[in-house]
Amino acid sequence: MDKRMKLSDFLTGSVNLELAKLLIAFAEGCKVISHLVNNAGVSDIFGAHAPDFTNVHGEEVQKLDHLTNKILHDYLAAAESCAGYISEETEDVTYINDTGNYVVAMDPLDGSSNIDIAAPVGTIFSVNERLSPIGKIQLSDFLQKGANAKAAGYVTYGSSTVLVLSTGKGVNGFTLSTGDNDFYISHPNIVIPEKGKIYSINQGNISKFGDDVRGFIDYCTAVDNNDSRPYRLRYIGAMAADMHRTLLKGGIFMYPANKGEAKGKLRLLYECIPMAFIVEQAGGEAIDGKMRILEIQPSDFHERCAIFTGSKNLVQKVAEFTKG
Ligand code: P6P
Repeated sequence: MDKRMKLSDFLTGSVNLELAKLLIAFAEGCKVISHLVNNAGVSDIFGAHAPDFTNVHGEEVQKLDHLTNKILHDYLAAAESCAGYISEETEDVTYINDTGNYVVAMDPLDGSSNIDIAAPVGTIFSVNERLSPIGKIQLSDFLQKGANAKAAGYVTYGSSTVLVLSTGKGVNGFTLSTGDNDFYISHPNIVIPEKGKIYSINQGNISKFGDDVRGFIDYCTAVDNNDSRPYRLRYIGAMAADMHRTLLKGGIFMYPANKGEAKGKLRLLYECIPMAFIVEQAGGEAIDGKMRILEIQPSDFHERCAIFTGSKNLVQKVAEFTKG
């Protein structure tokens, strides 16, 4: 019998009952997703949801993208404390329970193109307390600065399934046991190494980057034995997996805006803010190149954001290049 603390016990002992119920329900949905991901090859869930079916961003929707959104919808609805959510897979707000005190922003299956090659994928989410009075939630309930979040986290479905969560009191990781299908604490009080030696970026885009980002990449790849450079380049192509490595091993994850563009590819509300919240709670930093991500005032559910996040020493170093 595993003597480690269960996620459900950890939550009921650390947050109010309504938030605990929401997070426990969300984690239950992620258990189902883990099972689906691990059996993708032997069940008819590879490939596109339907011929030419695209999401709000014009991206082809994988069968699993659609299915995972439905699964998390059903678990959030069962939790009763969720008033509604926004998702990468849906254009507008999904209203659930007008009496719920919390709203969720989520990417149900991030990096889903990795599914077909059995590479890691993830779920990314944040939770805000509603600002509006009980009743139909307002758009402003979702468009809150990341610093206001009441909880944020991700699940990486890799060689093991790990849920990493913060409710504003540090960061803890929980591994899904294949024995009894429950989450047990496996990474208590995660603190990101202050000095990182790994940089993570899609270097294939180097010709699209500005001189600032290229200058930092040159810094990372230059020889300096006193500083363990050149740093190692690691890039999995799934944000939750790249961020999990960054959190545990140290380093910096970057998805910059291309030269001449204002923002990057990743989404502010359900990718960058959750990861920035987690990294800051673990002692790291997260900027969009100019400012702290958790201070950005969102104006649109699906707005994009550049991100540079990870160990303090590397985020402060890249800021020397990006802030000019
Ligand atoms: P690229 C996956 O599509 C994703 O949204 C993130 O999980 C990942 O970090 C990034 O995009 C990968 O993008 O352009 O390098 O393939």
